Amino acid sequence: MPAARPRVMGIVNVTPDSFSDGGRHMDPAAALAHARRLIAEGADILDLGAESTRPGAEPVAAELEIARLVPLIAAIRGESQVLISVDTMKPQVARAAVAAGASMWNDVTALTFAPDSAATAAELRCEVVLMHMQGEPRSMQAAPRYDDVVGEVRDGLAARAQAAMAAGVVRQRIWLDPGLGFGKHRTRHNLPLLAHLDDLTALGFPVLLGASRKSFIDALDPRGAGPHDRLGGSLAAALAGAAAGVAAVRVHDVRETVQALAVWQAIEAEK
Ligand code: HH2
Repeated sequence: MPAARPRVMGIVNVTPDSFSDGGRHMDPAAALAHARRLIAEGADILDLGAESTRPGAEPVAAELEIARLVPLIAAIRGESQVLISVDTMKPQVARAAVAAGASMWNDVTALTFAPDSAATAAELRCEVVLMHMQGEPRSMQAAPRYDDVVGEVRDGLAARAQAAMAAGVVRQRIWLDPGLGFGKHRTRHNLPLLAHLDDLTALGFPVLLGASRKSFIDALDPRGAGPHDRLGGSLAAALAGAAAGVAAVRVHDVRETVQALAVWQAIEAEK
């Protein structure tokens, strides 16, 4: 029985200022072309985001997010069965996205952004990703602080899962994500989280890992590495996630990740 491999969630940004895309997929036709390419490369899930969560990024109005996302979701839905996730903190955007055909709400605020977030997630009956973040996107990287980062992230996510269930979200639909880079020191916090992912998977929820092109890779590269030069480190982190049993990895480079996971899985099958 070969080891299960994580599903591959391909990132489609529909924002003008996402940190690693530089706005290349902002125009709707380009975003659809990018989505098609990721599907062809083997993405199991597409994560569509219309508001950058980059440190210091400006907020986007819900209407603008909806206007960017809904036509794209409808177009993808019209030609593919791929699972569609929407990366938004706003319940009204999640609602519009699910109505257009998304089936997963990826919320980097773990349903804390709006008072009706958790109730909306329950009502939409979609899968929900609860991501850990310390602080808020604008200021989260200023001075992240933990006494025990692994324990605090695990306990914080467990509490958010409880809150979601108390609001009516079904346990089977809840995913957890340690939120690498979201109020985390590049190495002092992200690395222990990567090393102890099994502490998170032990909670019994599927875990999503987003390490792709994040800046801890730059910090570990002896030569330094800009956002477009982090494929090797992104693959290394995805494989660490696979070994720890994460359910999905959120990545920019779908083809390379699918290949790396196939090799990992084939080696595991020989054990
Ligand atoms: N990382 C980013 C955005 N959304 N969602 C989850 N669940 N986990 C993550 O690690 C995560 C996320 C990164 O921020 P952004 O500025 O949007 O860059 P990109 O979309 O290019 O990764």
